[in-house]
Amino acid sequence: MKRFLTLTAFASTALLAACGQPTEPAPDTAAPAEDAAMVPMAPTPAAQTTGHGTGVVTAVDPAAGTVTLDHGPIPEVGWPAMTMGFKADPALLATVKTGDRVRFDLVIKGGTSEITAIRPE
Ligand SMILES: [Cu+2]
Repeated sequence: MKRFLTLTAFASTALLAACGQPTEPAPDTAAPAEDAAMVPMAPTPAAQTTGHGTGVVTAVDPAAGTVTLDHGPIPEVGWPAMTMGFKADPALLATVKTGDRVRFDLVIKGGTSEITAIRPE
């Protein structure tokens, strides 16, 4: 008799537990896609602002502190290969001339790209 009661109590507890399960709200699949589109785009993760590259000097003006490099990809800053101008300390530019293959370090600050080290390869 005691065993029967125990089993009954167990069954009743299980049944109550099952009945007591909160009903999961149905997922809101009707969320309009426009809402996602209206969320402002998150800024892309900041790429590094320093990098290292190789390239060829296509123009150099030590007096003005500018150098143009046909450089290879610089993954650190997310750049493909391109030809572009850089600022550089005039003293650095005294060591290179047009046509040199060079290795260089750069820093990007405020939209300006500056060569911080450059040497013929
Ligand atoms: Cu570039």
